[in-house]
Amino acid sequence: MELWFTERQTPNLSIGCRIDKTLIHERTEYQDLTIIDTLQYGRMLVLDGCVMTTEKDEFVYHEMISHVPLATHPNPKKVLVVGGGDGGVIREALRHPSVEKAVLAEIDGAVIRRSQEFLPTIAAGLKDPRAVLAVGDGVKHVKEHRGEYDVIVCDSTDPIGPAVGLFSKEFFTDAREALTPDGLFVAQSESPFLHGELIARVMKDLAAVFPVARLYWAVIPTYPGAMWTFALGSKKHDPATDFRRVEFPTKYYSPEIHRAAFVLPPFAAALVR
Ligand code: SPD
Repeated sequence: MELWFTERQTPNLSIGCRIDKTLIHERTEYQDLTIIDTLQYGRMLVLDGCVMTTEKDEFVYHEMISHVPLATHPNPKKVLVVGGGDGGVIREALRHPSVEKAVLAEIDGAVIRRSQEFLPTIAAGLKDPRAVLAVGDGVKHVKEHRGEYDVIVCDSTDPIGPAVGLFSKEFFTDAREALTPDGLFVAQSESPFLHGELIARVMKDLAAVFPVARLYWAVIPTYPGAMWTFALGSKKHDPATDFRRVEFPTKYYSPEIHRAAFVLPPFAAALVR
């Protein structure tokens, strides 16, 4: 018998993956957590029925959400990741030799534990002595840490339920206050094919809060719409033009990709005006 996982991405659109094996399916304190082996995309983490990451395409998302802000900051030492319990952003952030401390503010400790258990290649960085696990509310963490972080990465779930606050102007304002004078904030911001209104609102709010606000994109095959965006607010440096070359090997990110990621097709550019 064939078993299939289906994510209902919109009321009219689904993605389906054939399952080889179900490793865990449980209710945590916050959400439904499932980890499956799929035949096409390898091991996959699913939260509340939505694909969060897969072994085959995680590198695109984790490299792009991390290296664009970290290569823009001239000397990033302290990094905060809000959400991101699978550890993929922490793994990438810690590849920057200047980073002395990377704090993970993830509300659901079960996501961290299960990722360490079943997704060891993604969660690898969580064992690094520079990684600090702060299980708790990321919104509260940001409010309580003023002027502390060089880079804040918001690696949230989709903007429904508990993650809604992470897409608000109030959160962006708190993030700005939690940053050092030349700090950068980046948030995953969904697909222009399916979430144009959200992107337009997020970019308008970011532009009201930060002197520099930019949208960039990458292709993530397992995410709804596949063309995925990242909304970045910067206190000083323009990530589109003002960045360093990273000195370690990457699979998707490169200086050319960094530059190209800010080139938006007109239908997406229209969302940021
Ligand atoms: N629709 C999926 C959006 C998921 C964004 N966060 C993914 C977490 C990977 N570290």
